[in-house]
Amino acid sequence: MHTFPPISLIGAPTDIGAGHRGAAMGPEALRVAGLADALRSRGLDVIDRGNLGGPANPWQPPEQGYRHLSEVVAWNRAVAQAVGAELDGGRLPILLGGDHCLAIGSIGAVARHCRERGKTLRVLWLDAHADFNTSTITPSGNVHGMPVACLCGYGPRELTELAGAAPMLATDAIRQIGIRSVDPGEKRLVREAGLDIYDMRYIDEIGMMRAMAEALDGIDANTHLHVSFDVDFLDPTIAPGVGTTIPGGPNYREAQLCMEMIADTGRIGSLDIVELNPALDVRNQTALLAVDLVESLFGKSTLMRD
Ligand code: HAR
Ligand code: MN
Ligand code: MN
Ligand code: MN
Repeated sequence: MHTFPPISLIGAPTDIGAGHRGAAMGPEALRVAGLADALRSRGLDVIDRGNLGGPANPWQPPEQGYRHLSEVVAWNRAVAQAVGAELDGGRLPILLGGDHCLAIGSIGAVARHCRERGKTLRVLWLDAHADFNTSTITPSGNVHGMPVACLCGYGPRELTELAGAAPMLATDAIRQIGIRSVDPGEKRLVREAGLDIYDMRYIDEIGMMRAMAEALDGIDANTHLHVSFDVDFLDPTIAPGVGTTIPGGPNYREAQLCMEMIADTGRIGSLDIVELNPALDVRNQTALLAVDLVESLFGKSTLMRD
């Protein structure tokens, strides 16, 4: 059994970067689904820090390729500050989104922490989308389609330098899993940047087990593993409560195996749970599934395996 640091839940109730309203209700839906007690039943020490505050969603069209850029910056500053404080205190932050634009602040703070402590950062980006758009290639202006690009130095300075000099994150520190929706301009940019993408075709061909073994290769005792779990990673038949469903995602068993293999590394140091949209869910089933998977991410398994 691996031991994990004490956990802090941080709610960021906003849909400021999304194309649908409703992800702002994500933190409460995860609480109602029993996230804290599920982790406590794994023997973990869990504190719920409550919710961060930030600007309301003005629901405006894009300006110069971005929707709500100043509000996105404000929310991400709050997230980076809160996540950084938990890491400094030796705790494991779990960001309850909120839409995926918040990963800029969350991972920005994690990357800074790793630089300061001489840790090697590995980011696992579980998502249907590559989230590698910029203001000139985005089809929507929604910043939740841009966080990986911003972290890698492609984007407006307010975001690319949110938690240190750009790029806050090296592309070779990221592995993207479950990808099946990449926009035309985004496709060119991920290629140019050399992102390591385990798309659904690759997972179909070699299976989740081998794909995850490759994505986790090279992790050692000095690695800080950050998991950015966009709930739309999951197949929409099991996870309808997200704003941008894309068919053909991992099924229940594949998702469990993915989480279990991450747990086996024992190196998880921070987590985002994002894009959950209770307004589109049915009886909170997507939040309940996310909690079930997060239990596996923290070592729950049917049998004792060590
Ligand atoms: N690629 C599309 C865009 O940029 C949709 C992005 C949707 N993003 C998320 N997060 N749901 O992964 O608008
Ligand atoms: Mn995403
Ligand atoms: Mn997504
Ligand atoms: Mn489980």
